[in-house]
Amino acid sequence: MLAGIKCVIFDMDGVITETSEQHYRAWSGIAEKLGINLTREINEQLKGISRMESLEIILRFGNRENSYSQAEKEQFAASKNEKYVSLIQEITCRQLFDGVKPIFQLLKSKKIRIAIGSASKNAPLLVDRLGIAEYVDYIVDPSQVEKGKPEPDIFLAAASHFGYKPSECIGVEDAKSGVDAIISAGMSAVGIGRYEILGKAHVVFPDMRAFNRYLQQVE
Ligand code: B16
Ligand code: MG
Repeated sequence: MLAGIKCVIFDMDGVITETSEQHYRAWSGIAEKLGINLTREINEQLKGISRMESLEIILRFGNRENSYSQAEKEQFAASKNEKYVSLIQEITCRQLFDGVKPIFQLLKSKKIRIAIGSASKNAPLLVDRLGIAEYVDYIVDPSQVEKGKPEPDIFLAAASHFGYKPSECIGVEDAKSGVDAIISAGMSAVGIGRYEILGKAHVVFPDMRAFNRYLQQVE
């Protein structure tokens, strides 16, 4: 799997760790103030989706899409982020998914670069909290790319940072929008989660532990 590969680009949420509960709690607080009851089903749809797009989805769900000015929406997003950042302060290396560290060590031993391609502007903070900064060569800044997932921009930004071709990179994702982004970037896609959702990926593992087991056997 790693022959000819120069970089593996990992999504953050759902691949390295899980913060969807913290996103849910932070968005629920905002939604409640606007009279919207945010369900877990809607929260599922927010995975891999940028902060402002997530807000639009929530407002549409609550039939409030035309009720607020841009300035108000930015204020809602800022309050959500303030709450989210306070919630993730409690994250430590214990929340790193099983399998991640041995995968990183294997990639390092093969001189393959490790990048984070997350929609989250908080990815640098999470990398720090999870204690993996020493392994990570590059974190894409999602505010510097034109379009979020499912467009390929985030993954292409990581490849072009190193000057690598897309065919020399693998992307690892837990969200359908993320797998679509990797495939339209022309990279090999590894899905982490359910085959029914991520079936478009070149290979799907139920979790990072299984992906690690596979890599340790074949590489
Ligand atoms: P922030 P990923 C995504 O992370 C989350 O899945 C998504 O729920 C969130 O809205 C997005 O990051 C933006 O996060 O508000 O911290 O910038 O899965 O792409 O790592
Ligand atoms: Mg994700």
